[in-house]
Amino acid sequence: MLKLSVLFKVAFFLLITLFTGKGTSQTFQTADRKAINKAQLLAQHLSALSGHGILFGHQDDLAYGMGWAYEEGKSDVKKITGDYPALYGFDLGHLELNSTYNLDSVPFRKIREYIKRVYGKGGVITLSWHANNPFNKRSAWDIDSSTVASILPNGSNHYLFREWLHTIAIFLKSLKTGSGEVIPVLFRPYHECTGNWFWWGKSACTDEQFKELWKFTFRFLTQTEQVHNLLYVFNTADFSTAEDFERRYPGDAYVDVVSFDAYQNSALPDAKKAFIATTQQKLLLLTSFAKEHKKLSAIAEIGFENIPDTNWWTGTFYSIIKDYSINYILTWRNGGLKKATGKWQFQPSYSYFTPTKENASATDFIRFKNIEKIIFQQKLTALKIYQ
Ligand code: BMA
Repeated sequence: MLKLSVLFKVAFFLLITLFTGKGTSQTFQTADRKAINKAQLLAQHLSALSGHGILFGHQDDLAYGMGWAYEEGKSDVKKITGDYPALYGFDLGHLELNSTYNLDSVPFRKIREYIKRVYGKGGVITLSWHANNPFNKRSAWDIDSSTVASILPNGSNHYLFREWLHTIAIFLKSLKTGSGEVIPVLFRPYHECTGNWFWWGKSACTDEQFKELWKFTFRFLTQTEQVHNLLYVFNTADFSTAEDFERRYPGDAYVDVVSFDAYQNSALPDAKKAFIATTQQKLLLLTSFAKEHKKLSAIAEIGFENIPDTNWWTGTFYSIIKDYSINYILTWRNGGLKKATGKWQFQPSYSYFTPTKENASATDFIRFKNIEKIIFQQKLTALKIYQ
């Protein structure tokens, strides 16, 4: 058994080395023409892996999980599978307010430490940003149709928003190794942009306003702030046609990765069938778009809350993605913390997206992890994608 798995690892590594063509000149044109070498390498390696390997990711994996928070080396993914994810998501929400911890109470100081550790192991980092609403000063979900117009150039909140982006830029530039090397990041701002629930969403601003916001953000970060460690991830919620997917796409010059988010909401057989069919349809559109526009592609969030399906990982999830050349997928956070009686407290009733030991899909999650094409930390470390 052991020998066989070692053999698989070696075979996998050789296969990938062949396909990534180390030493040959792979080209992936990053949107930021001044992107640091490590960001270029990340993009090129992901691009070379297309069709051969899919990175598995988990949000807040090292920070907390079901029943624990901030315990050294702990990870719910590792607890079940014996390995860490290859991709780690964290959120920047409330950094714009100069808060020392994010909207889910994770200290930015800790996020920075985790990012250093992940990069040290050859892992990949992705950052989302549940920014507060800069117009009404309430949460990301508090929509107001005046918001985006107010932060674009000439809007009443434009200078406030520049300050917010400046704060984000300082943090992004501060992501460095001990020897001062800047760490590349897959940056996913203004996510689920075809949904109706965020202030940058479909019901809150026009497609043109959204594109302007994206382009302004890109130019501000790359030109004004000289942030050069980012690959830009465009992300939608549901869409049914190519036009629908593209309506808010700001253009090839501003994007490195195209992606969508997809969640299964019911275990009923018909709902499961529909989830498989619609997600595959979206993958078909996404991957054709990515190919045509020479972009990377991903399902930036996918999952089934509390995974009430014994074979979900291989039976539903892998069966959906296996024939599509996406580069990565990310599952959302497990559990969380909430301020109660003045203190941050763990909320055991919170939902989870990777299994606990007791969860029905735990064994299947291990089967999923062992699929050759699926990349967790150990395989990724062996690939040395930053070299
Ligand atoms: C959402 C939920 C929220 C959380 C936010 C940012 O999907 O998980 O509870 O605050 O993401 O992580």
